[in-house]
Amino acid sequence: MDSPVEKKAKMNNGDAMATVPANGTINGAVNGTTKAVINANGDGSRWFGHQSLQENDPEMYAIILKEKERQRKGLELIASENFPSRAVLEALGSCLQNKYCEGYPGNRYYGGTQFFDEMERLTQKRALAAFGLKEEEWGVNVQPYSGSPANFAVYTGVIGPHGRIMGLDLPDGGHLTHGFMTPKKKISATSVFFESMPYRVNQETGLIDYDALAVNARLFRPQMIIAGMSCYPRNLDYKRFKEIAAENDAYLMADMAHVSGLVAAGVVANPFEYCDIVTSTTHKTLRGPRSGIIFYRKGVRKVLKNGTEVMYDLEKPINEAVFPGLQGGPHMHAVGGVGVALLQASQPEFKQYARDVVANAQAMAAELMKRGYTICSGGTDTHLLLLDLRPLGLDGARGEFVLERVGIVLNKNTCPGDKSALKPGGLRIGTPALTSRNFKVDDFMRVVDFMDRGLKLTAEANKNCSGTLLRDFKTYVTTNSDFQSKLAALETEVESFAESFPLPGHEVL
Ligand code: DSN
Repeated sequence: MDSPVEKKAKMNNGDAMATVPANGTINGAVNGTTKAVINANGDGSRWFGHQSLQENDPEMYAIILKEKERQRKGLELIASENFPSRAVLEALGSCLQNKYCEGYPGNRYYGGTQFFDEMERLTQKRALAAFGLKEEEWGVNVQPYSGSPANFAVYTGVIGPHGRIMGLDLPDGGHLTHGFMTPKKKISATSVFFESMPYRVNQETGLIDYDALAVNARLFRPQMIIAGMSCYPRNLDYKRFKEIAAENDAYLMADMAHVSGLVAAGVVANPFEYCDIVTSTTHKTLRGPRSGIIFYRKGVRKVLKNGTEVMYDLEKPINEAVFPGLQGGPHMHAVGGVGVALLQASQPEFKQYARDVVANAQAMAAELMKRGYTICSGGTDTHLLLLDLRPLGLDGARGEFVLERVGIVLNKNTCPGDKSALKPGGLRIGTPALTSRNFKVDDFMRVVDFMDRGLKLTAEANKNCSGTLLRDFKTYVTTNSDFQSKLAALETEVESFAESFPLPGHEVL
């Protein structure tokens, strides 16, 4: 072994120092600062180019490994998360990452983009194919960085500043970008830069109140209605949405982010039948990288009474709003990864995956109800269910806190009728991620059993803690040694069960 010849090299960030040995190994991180031992051949510009992450940055590598272990040993039930395939991750980590490509295929602001044009066109073609769309009727923009920028680009391009939008209220299952605001504050930029008015679910049934939407739309006269959700377990009635939009001469936009994989597989209602614009993220049920996509209609929008055809004019405004309006260089490694995911989503195996996602969610809902739990709207048509903890005298924050401690990861969520989003009454539970780990209905029954035991512990802690505040509850959970032993025992069972299922896509890191 070479004797270490050490030298100090100034790192790119201007202040972290790296210590350099002749053999090129990294000796590790010290006190949280980057102190990497690197090759001292005098070539400071290239030393880092060929080392693995483990060699080059053991501190970051160690954190990533810990996260991988958390994902492997845990039961991931966050409805918006998933595990993409290895092929998707390879595209994400490829040379596609290296290039600026501002503009669109055939019309870029940078040289050297010929293969990016080919790749982006392929992703666009696959996007239309995955959803059974004809090129003459639909166009697609695959450049949005994610779902929120995609939605903002649509509003910016199609209705412009202060345009009027109606979306499902956030506490009733809508998304922030559909215009959320409180009586005191405009929370989402959608409500700051556009005028938003919510529609809601019936507080008894948990189902969207389309009649109230129709009445309010007649008063508010929206220019766009958004059919989309972040936590609504039922199929959306796109036909009814379209009727209400048409009555007000409004565009109908679907935000199918949560269900796009299920739409591609044909297992939930199809927004393309009725909507003018459809946006989505690509990393939820679609199992792609974190990115966004916008579909827009082309051709005849409507025919006036005098027979005049009014054409859609969405392509140019939407494309220009994405770039140069809101974004700079597209993340082409993500665009490539989306193309890979879209090809996968067109395969029969993916359709089976999507059917399993829904069957698993329905089986979970049925089993939880059999065990006496309340499921909002009485079940699900999709990948998610909303467990109402209020009848047990509990809330989502307490449930989430205890379940996380035993390796069951989900999120607290408002239930219909909740007065405050700060103390939501329920838990949102989704099956896409564990279905990607090949969990079948029987495995989800084990998951329900673990959850049931975790929630019984939640009730126990709630009963025994010293006060009524969440803070009192958390103190009990994190300090009572008897209780901690019970949590640890359940966590061990959860981990050994979860570990028996491989984590797709992560064979390497
Ligand atoms: N944050 C996502 C969700 O969890 O539903 C939506 O963007």
